[in-house]
Amino acid sequence: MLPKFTMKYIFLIFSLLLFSCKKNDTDCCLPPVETNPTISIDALSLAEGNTGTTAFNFTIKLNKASSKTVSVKVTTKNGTAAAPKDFTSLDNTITISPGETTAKVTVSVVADEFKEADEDFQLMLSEPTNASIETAIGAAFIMNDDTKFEVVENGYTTPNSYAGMNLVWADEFNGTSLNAENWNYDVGDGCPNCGWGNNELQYYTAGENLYFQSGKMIIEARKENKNGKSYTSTRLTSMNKKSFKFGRIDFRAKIPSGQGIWPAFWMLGDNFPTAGWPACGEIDILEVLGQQPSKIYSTIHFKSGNTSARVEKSLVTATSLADEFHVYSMIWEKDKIKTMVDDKTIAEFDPSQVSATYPFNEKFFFIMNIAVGGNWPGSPNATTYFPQFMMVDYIRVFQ
Ligand SMILES: [Ca+2]
Ligand SMILES: [Ca+2]
Ligand SMILES: [Ca+2]
Repeated sequence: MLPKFTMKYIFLIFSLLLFSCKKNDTDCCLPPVETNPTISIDALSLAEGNTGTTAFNFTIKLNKASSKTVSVKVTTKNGTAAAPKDFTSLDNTITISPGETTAKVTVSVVADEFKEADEDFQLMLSEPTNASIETAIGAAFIMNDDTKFEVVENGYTTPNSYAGMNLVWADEFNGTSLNAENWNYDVGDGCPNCGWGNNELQYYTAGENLYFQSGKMIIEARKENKNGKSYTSTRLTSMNKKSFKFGRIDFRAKIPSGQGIWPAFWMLGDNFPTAGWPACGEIDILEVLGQQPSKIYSTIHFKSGNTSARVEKSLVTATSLADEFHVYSMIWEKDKIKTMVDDKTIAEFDPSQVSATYPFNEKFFFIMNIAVGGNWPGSPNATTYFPQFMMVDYIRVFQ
């Protein structure tokens, strides 16, 4: 047995060692404290696919393995793609077992064979257990992989004939290309002489933005850079080819919509090349600002003194005009113009509204286009999808 004082010393030294260790160096005698891993998710970009569904496989990653089970809530959030039309929504809690560092989450994307804009949605991470979130949002991009247009046969239609009138000209757009006997491409942006345009953002091409399918002519407005412009589109005129004075004109089309999208079907006087605008007169049968897709404008423009003047009228419809096909018409007589949508009056004009020479008793030619941006509609924004389409079924002139 050790002497009592020796025991006392040993106890004192041991106590001192233990105390100093606790105070200064936790590693030497306590188990290490495990910090939670962080969770992240990657963005994903895949082609839409053409039949059934396409699996969008997201990988959820931990920055390191954990000795505990990690869980996190995973939900989908609509972007320009929306559930259930474009993908099957998800609201799950997924777990990652101890020692594992990844988990797969699959979102089923609805495939089809029709051309549309690239679309996006998000996979959101929330409510983590035994982990913290480093990246909460996984962006998913559904890339268009189609060339065929979805033409839905719906909406108003008008007859091939009217009592007391003859069909004097029509373009049914049922072929596979533009009929050059009827139409010219207006190419460019109206400059260098800037004879047309309203600070618009599109460059009009000579056929690259025009398609024929299912008995329709389709003008496509795209977001793409060309010759200093950020968008491309098509503008057609029948100048020096087809012009008319009086009668009934029927234009059947499905128009596009969205902030900054400006579809139009309109006419200018045949003397435009010599008299210039606005002396030649302008009749806008249909103009829509894409951000107000249930409001149709019909307007006449003319020269008053040394300046331009206009009479602008409009009609608000119950539903978006972009939802289906409509027939935009003009009934045109001497000293009288009436525009209509689906045979309902939009506007009526006569010489009493024109504080100058009334230029509308002459021959006029057609123009149709989708403009993008410009003074009137303003620019497209994040809510505007591209490409945008105007589908034209027919133009018929009865006299
Ligand atoms: Ca597809
Ligand atoms: Ca598609
Ligand atoms: Ca047609």
